Amino acid sequence: MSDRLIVIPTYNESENIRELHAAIRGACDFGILFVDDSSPDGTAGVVEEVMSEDPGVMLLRRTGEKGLGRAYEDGFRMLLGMGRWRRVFMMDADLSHQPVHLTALDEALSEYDMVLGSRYTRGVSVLNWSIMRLNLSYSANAYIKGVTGLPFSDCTSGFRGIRADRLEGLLLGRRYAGGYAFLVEMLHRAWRQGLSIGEVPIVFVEREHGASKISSRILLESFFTPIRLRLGRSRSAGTAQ
Ligand SMILES: Nc1nc2c(ncn2[C@@H]2O[C@H](COP(=O)(O)OP(=O)(O)OP(=O)(O)O)[C@@H](O)[C@H]2O)c(=O)[nH]1
Ligand SMILES: [Mg+2]
Repeated sequence: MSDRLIVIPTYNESENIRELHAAIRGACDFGILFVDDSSPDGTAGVVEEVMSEDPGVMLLRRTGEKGLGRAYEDGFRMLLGMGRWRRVFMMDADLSHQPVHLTALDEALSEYDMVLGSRYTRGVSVLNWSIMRLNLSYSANAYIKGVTGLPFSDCTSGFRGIRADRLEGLLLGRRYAGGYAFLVEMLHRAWRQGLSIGEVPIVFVEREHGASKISSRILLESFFTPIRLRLGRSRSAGTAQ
């Protein structure tokens, strides 16, 4: 049985679960943990159907405060508690992150503690994005790098791999941002802790089914998080977001 686990946060992704699962199984035999925030569209039900056919699939159902960062935190705590996973991968459920790249991320983890699936290492490798969407992502990266000093080309990438023994150290102590800014904060913490971090080129494909969950609240958090990181402050455990 594989000692690699893919953690996939989901919110209203019922239309994507089966296709994603098939694509992952076409690429690797890694375990899969879906972390669902009680999606109203019945995502968890579809995951349960897939689980009945594939024992390598698990589901963590979250209730209460939703958010990408919260979902990842809970998923990480669950997998660390299981004690059997050596490498952990993070990816979106909307097929923007293509499972075919998992092998390259896994290979790079033999060299690095953490790897980023990067859209911007070889120019720009993004399919079907509007110029506006590309501009937003590209400018966000320039802003994050400028403010925090992070030396990576794609700091907001949610397609990543990390060695499980390193993950434990990243979760200790303080709380992360609740939304997408979690990704930047996690990377910043890893970098500050001196983890070796590599980037692997990926091709990112815009979602075909379902809707993006990026809201103005999430954008606001993404604006303030780099400043907070630069100032060296991080919210204390238990502080409301
Ligand atoms: N559990 C959980 N998952 C979430 C939440 N918000 C987003 N997600 C998932 O996080 C992943 C990324 O979300 P997307 O809406 O695709 O965001 P994005 O890829 O940055 O933006 P787009 O390019 O517009 O799709 C998807 O798998 C979502 O279902 C949340 O609050 N809770
Ligand atoms: Mg997406």
